[in-house]
Amino acid sequence: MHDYQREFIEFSLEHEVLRFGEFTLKSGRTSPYFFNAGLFNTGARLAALGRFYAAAIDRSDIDFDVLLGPAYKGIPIASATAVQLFEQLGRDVPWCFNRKEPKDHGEGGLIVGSPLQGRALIVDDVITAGTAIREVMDIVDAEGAQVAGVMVAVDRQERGTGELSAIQEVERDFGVPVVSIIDFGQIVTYVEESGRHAEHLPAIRAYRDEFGIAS
Ligand code: OMP
Repeated sequence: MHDYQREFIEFSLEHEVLRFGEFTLKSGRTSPYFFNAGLFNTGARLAALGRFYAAAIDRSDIDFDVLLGPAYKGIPIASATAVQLFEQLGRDVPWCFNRKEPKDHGEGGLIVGSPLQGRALIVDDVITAGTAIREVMDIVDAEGAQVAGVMVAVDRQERGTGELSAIQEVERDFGVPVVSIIDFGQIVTYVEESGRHAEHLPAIRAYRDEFGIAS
């Protein structure tokens, strides 16, 4: 695990973006942890979040023309990331987001911001079963753009329909890289090594055995 990944876990724990307990997921699974990107809810937290994404994008070497933040949680992530790509790395990249409901007056259309053209890097919060991200793939396709890759904060490393993780299935089905700042395995390692929240380890390990991919 790199230093920035440990820092991201600690930063997320500090602001209770990452919490341990009992949570019901969109997929219906009961999870011993939850990552709530909506809690990066002050200027300083959002700036830090943008820096983590910008750093991870820089490391990933994914070549792209435009950042796309899917509604709703991807929108502040994409805007904060675009700001930090410029502030930290001097890269002024176009960014856009989609509306949930298309507008038929005013500027119209589904996409707000820069045109969704060329190779889009999708930035979103979390991939569990991959349902949300597949919907975004369809939006990019419908706009006539291509997906360059996907960047999320957390790869939960849960099985999709078979033995692969949902992220591995997305990579296979769409032929694009899906990268994350941290993954579930690193969260487990962090808890094991730091001893913090260690009371949740039995539930975390049981969850990994039931829904995780074989490592
Ligand atoms: P999938 O569509 O199953 O990949 O779930 C992704 C979505 O689940 C995210 O965009 C969130 O809305 C939500 N989610 C979290 O935000 N954090 C988690 O730790 C887990 C989930 C989830 O419900 O799986």
